[in-house]
Amino acid sequence: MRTQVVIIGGGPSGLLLSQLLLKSGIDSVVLERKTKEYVLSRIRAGVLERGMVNLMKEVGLGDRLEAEGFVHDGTLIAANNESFRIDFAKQIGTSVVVYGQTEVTRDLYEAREKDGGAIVFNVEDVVINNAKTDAPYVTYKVDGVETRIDCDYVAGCDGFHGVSRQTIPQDVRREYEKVYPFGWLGVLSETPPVDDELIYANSPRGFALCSMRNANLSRYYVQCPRTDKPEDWSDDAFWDELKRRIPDEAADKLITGPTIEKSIAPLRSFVCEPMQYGRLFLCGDAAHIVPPTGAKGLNTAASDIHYLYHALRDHYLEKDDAGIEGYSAKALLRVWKAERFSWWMTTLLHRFPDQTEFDLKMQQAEIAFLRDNDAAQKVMAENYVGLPY
Ligand code: RFL
Ligand code: PHB
Repeated sequence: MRTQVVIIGGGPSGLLLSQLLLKSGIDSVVLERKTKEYVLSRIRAGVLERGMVNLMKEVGLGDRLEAEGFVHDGTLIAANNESFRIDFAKQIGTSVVVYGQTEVTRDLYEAREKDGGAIVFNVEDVVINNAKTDAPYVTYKVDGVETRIDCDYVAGCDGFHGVSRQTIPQDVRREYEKVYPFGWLGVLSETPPVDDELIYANSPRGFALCSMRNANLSRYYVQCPRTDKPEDWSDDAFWDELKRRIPDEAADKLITGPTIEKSIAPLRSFVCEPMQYGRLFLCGDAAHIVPPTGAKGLNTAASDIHYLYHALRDHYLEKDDAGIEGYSAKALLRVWKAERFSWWMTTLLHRFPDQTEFDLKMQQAEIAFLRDNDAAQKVMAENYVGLPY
């Protein structure tokens, strides 16, 4: 078999790239380790930057997003039993859209199927060969039967635990990592969201986040020990803890109910440099991870895809390889800024086990500065809605 681009991973990064390439007449095959149902069952991101929304529109998927997504012009930051608002519209003249990653992925799968684009599910033993030569190829197995695909380029969109990053030899690859000493326990519940906007709360008991998917589907998170298991948390224990971490005014109006999903995510910052090895390009979580506090994971994956798509388009349609050669440097410049913002928001809002009295005072002073200073609010708004591509 032969194609122009083999895309490893059928998560949002891989699917988005495959659809953008298809619109430009560039052939690709997506290889996904799991089933479609499995990928769609992962509850993850909820907040889309304008850049991601525009990419969805570019592949013809703007309609449902526009009809069902919720435009958020601001967000609330809570501490000391009160909250203040960061007004994105006033500060930076743009907004974000609340539309779940599950819906993004569902839309992309539907489009891929409708357009007849190739996706192979349940692939095993994916191996990327000859990435440093002009003739790379990928082998994989389905039900024990091996297939070989020859290609021009390989896009490694296979998430943090994928094989693509490991293909870059260890003496070429440099990895930067910070593991936070806590996780997020997240629940989904068929209840109306506590507020029209997201609430990011710093509390003495740890961080909490009130988010949503739609008018009757809420997504809430509380900071918890890394070692906790979802089974350790009854619904009652979760609601009780959430109420104790958000301002009384919000806690009083919080509508609780049975949870329909409960999971724990560890928090990590991670970057692999370079994001390119010969004809292999890393995109999204395969190359970098952020703690979810700044809502940057999916959005940073989207900017990688934007750069790679344009690089491949210039190569095939304009015979211009500048984008291909500069992909890693260009993507990393934006990645590190998203890493910085996510680390900053995480540090501002969480309780750390080794935090001293002094550290706590610094956190409080920084929150007060953000509350009282217009320039600080502008910096936060600019980063939260997404830096330009
Ligand atoms: P994914 O989504 O992990 O998809 C990778 C796909 O590759 C497949 N795969 C393989 N396929 C073939 N062969 C192999 N060897 C393979 N190994 C793996 C996997 O099965 C999978 O289908 O990576 P991708 O596409 O780069 O997308 C990244 C995003 O999923 C991620 O950054 C976000 O979910 C992060 N994130 C958030 N991002 C935001 O922008 N805004 C948010 O509000 C936000 N909230 C979150 C989040 C992540 C969270 N968790 C659970 C980590 C909230 C949470 C709780
Ligand atoms: C979510 O709705 O899942 C969500 C929203 C904002 C974040 C992280 C997760 O920062």
